Amino acid sequence: MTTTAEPREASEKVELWLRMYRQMVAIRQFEAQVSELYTRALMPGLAHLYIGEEAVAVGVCEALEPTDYITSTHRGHGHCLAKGASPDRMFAELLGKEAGYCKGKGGSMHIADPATGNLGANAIVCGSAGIATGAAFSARCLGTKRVSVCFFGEGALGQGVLYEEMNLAQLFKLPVIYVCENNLYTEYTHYSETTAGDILMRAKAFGLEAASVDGQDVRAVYDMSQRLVNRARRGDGPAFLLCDTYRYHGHHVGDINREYYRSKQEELLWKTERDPIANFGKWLVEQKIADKTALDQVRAELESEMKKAVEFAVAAPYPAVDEVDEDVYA
Ligand SMILES: Cc1ncc(C[n+]2csc(CCOP(=O)(O)OP(=O)(O)O)c2C)c(N)n1
Repeated sequence: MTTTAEPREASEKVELWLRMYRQMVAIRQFEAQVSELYTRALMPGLAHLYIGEEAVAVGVCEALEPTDYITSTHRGHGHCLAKGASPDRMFAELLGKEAGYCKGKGGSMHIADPATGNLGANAIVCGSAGIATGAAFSARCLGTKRVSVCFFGEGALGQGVLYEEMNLAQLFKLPVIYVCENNLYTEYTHYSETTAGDILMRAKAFGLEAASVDGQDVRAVYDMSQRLVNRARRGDGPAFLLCDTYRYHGHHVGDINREYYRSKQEELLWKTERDPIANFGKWLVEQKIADKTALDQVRAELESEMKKAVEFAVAAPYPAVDEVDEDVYA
């Protein structure tokens, strides 16, 4: 039997898929500009590009409400954008300008945007596990029904604080999801050389709901995240989501000669066969949800949007010299 709900549901799904495609392209185009800013020596310091991992941030953040929380990492631009940050203020932050999210004093690795629930990127590996768990604890005490997501790389699995937090989260049945982005390398070391045993078993040992997903498949990430977020919001407790993914570029923008720790063939394989944007685009075309011209148009629009955001940031003023010690804590 056909109900009126079905067509609406179908069109909502289509809207969701197109939004997720657009958001992944936005992140990739943003990061392409970051790389350009570094190469042109316009950006102080380094940045850790998220290119290749877009489906994780987008799939997870699409399953969240605007009022839900996230915490992020040194590789955090994708998380910030997926949660709703504006590219012009992010570029301004990267360039040390007053219009940036931290008035230019935080830079690439410390972007926080409480208005979109982003409690901050964090340069300390696993440094945000306590913040994300604390946010879930506050949501629980205040009865807000907010869920908290803690993004981290597999390098964080070597940090004891993660296990302290998972233990507390399970004891208190907190609404927090620990999202492990396993991009295979912790700086220049393959994770198999540093990580013993089964990753999911570590979370299961504390009683967390634990699942793994193909981190290059945005629909799979979204579906699994939605399930875990819904159960956390219902009060059924924390979860651990392991996403298998890959970073296309170096550990940071300056890491250009990578052959001593991973092969060109490996990089090529992920880029050509496992690319989250190309594969999702192909699927959208096959399903007749979009045609190639429309997808090319999305890419062109976002490229131009990001270039404008860079222009804004380049032209924006620096903070006043007499404010140099304001808003900093160390
Ligand atoms: C506590 C701590 N130890 C070491 C570092 C240096 N460091 C910065 S990034 C990084 C690797 C992180 O790898 P992973 O967590 O897998 O994230 P990815 O870079 O792969 O996204 C390390 C060791 C740090 N920032 N903090």
